[in-house]
Amino acid sequence: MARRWTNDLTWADVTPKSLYLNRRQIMAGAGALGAASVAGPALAQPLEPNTFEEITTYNNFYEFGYDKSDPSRYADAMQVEPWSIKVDGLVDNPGDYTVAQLLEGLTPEERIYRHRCVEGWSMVIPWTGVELADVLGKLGVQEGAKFVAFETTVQPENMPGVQAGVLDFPYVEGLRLDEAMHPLAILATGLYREPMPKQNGAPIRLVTPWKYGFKSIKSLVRISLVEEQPPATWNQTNPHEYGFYSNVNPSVDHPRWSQATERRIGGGLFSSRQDTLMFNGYDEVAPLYEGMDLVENF
Ligand SMILES: Nc1nc2c(c(=O)[nH]1)N[C@H]1C(S)=C(S)[C@@H](COP(=O)(O)O)O[C@H]1N2
Ligand SMILES: [Mo]
Repeated sequence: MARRWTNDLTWADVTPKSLYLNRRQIMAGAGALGAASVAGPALAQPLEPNTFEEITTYNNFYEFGYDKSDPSRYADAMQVEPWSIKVDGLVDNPGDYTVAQLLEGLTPEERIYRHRCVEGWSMVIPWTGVELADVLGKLGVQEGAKFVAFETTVQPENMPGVQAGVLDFPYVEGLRLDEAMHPLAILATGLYREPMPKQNGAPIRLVTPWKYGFKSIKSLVRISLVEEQPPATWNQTNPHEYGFYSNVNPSVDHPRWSQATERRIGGGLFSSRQDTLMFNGYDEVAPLYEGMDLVENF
């Protein structure tokens, strides 16, 4: 599999005017990392920038409640130190890992990704992270593993949404192994070149930009290599509305709303909705689904 990946978004797509100075400081300190961003093919619609403020105050993190403002209001109470990630199942190197141990030997890089929530809104977010494939490579995936299962921390005393039981926790998700190995799939540890804010899934979360946002599970405490398709929280909550694959697909509507267009957060008062792109514009994942009925496997 080709491991090189070219960013199709640059800082021009992300950085708002209000953060321009901040951006210049970032770029000055970033050296080759910043210079390495290469503009790719133009997207169907011009991209509106997303501010750090937008990215960190308009969130879905149901452990803290279902309002978009709940995570930024309550996530501060989440304990992220010490942090331990259990690795188990069909791996050569199972165990309990700190984030540093999990990432040892890997160099986090910047990935500026579109983010499309199943609810019909979107953002552009500059993540910092490592390819999930590189982490799995270190862990040593054994013969027979076909899926990767992920689990979020549960801290009832620190999480009002857990106390209220708004979903069946822990929040769990899963990927087919070949999806997990795709170079677009990352474990992110930061955004805007800062450590991951708690409301965005500190200290480490999955990001799969070609899938609806709910697949990008936050605040990971467990990664398991398994043989059978693992449970996924939204799929289990409402299998009629949320499939296991949940690839962004403008031609497969949610039973209660169209997925053909999306509202870019921060697009401004007069911004119109823009077309949603197949695989959220990440066509390079198409080979993963060759021969699959993407209506049936939504
Ligand atoms: N553990 C956990 N992970 C989660 C969620 C959640 O409620 N709990 N929400 C998902 C949804 S629906 C979206 S759109 C994204 C939002 O990520 P962001 O707040 O960093 O933009 O996180 C996903 N990961
Ligand atoms: Mo979402």
